[in-house]
Amino acid sequence: MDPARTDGARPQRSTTSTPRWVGIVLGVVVAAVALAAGQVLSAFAAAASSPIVAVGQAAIDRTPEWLKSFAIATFGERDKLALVVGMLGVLAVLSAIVGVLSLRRPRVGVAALIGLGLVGAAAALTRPGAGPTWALPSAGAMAVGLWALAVLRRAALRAPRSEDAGGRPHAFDRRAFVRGAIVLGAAATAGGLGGAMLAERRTGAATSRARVRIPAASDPAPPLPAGADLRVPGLSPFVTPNHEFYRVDTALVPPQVRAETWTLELFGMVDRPRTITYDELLGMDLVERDLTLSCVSNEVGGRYVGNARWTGVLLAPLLEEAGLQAGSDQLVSRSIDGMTIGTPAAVVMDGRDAMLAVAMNGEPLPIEHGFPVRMIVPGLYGYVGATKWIVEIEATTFAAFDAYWTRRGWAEDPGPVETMSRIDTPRPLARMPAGPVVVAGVAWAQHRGIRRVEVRVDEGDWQEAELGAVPSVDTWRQWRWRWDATPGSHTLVVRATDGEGITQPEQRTPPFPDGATGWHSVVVTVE
Ligand SMILES: Nc1nc2c(c(=O)[nH]1)N[C@H]1C(S)=C(S)[C@@H](COP(=O)(O)O)O[C@H]1N2
Ligand SMILES: [Mo]
Repeated sequence: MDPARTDGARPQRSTTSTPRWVGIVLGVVVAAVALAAGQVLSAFAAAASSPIVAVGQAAIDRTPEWLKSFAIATFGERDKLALVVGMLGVLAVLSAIVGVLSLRRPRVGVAALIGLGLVGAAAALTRPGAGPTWALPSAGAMAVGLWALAVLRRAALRAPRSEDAGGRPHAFDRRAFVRGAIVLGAAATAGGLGGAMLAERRTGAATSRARVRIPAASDPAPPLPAGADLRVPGLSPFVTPNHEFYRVDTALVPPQVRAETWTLELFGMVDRPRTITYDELLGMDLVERDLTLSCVSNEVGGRYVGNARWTGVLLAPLLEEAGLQAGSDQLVSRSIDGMTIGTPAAVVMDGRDAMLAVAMNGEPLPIEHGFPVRMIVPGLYGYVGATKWIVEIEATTFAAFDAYWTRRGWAEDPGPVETMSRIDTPRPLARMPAGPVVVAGVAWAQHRGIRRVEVRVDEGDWQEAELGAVPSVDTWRQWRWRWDATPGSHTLVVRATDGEGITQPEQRTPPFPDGATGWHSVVVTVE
């Protein structure tokens, strides 16, 4: 009946009756083993050199703006996780197909692995800061993948030495194959996870960050004024804890920069270009300021805003000392991962506390927020003033250089941040009993300050909210208003007026290309 039923005869090869699932498992396991090997080897080059990370990062850089906006809108801060999961899904399907085909034609699998190695190596070698060793993880992934392919293919095509316990006929040595697939699959999972952790440890900045001691600021921030935090349940705290601070950047894994080897190059249209080390920076006069940072992609009511106490070196005196030339109207800062951010020089030099920050809420900058040094410019959106992992500042002109986001259609010089206000509590669609309800939230118009916040219920009159205290015009401001809620469905609307007396416009505009406008509202049900 079955040609492979050999009963004591010598193993014989059979491809005709190997079921398709064997090919699928083979393909997926081989791909997993290859990628895991790449992860492990990246520990000896850089976390960003693993084929998955390098290809994912290259994909992010080539993603058109509309797709990026869609991803941010759909997945929020999990946009990168979504990318990785999507990539792995596509890869799993492709490997399954390749696996099925390579049962009969091994060359298909070999070609796919060589392709994987070449694409991975090309992606890794073209990352900013890449060295020749960055090709190693992809090359290793390919080699280990070829080995796994040979091993599993052999098991898949070998006839059983004897029939299995049930006496059912098998066209191939199912046990040997399944055993091999499980062993390799487990090794791949362990290696992939362990490799990622090892890469993080070996090439990571965490040890460097743990060693850093930030000296006391010579110009410290006074304690927060009483009443800055109104302490309403559900209201964003005045100081956003570091782990809750929003994160927006294009890095698939946060760049790992060590303070010991970090330098900042200051050059371009300056009379005295200079290189600054981390120790030199810490030796300068440090100021400490409460500053609110917001993202231009924040929608009305969105969470891409946070307030922290930053410690750093003021940029204006540094640039003056370097002899910033009058003709330079744009400061282009570059991060280690190749991000470029263009900041209007006039804004940095106008006396505000634009700084090179080294600490956030009393800790060295968290790695995701730019360790060891980032820029912050009060009053500007992050994409034109808050370069993380900064390594260069070039004084130049807007005419001479278009920065990263500008090339993608965002405004080159969007001007100051739009005035914004947000209702934090009650939450949208909340249900509550009739009676007194505290409506509360935050409002921000960095560097102009918030003068007034008003709340309206349905089409009623605007009611002035009580404002929290603030240390300066550079932070957001909490507000609260006591509402006597009556039964029914109600719409609560908020609007703020900035320190210049200008009230937020009602008209909603989307974030692209220079920041959203419009009033935030929530609908609630009172029972
Ligand atoms: N190197 C680098 N710096 C960057 C970005 C980036 O993608 N790469 N994104 C900018 C944007 S758009 C914003 S809003 C802020 C966000 O800073 P955070 O992640 O610390 O909140 O960082 C800015 N600095
Ligand atoms: Mo942003």
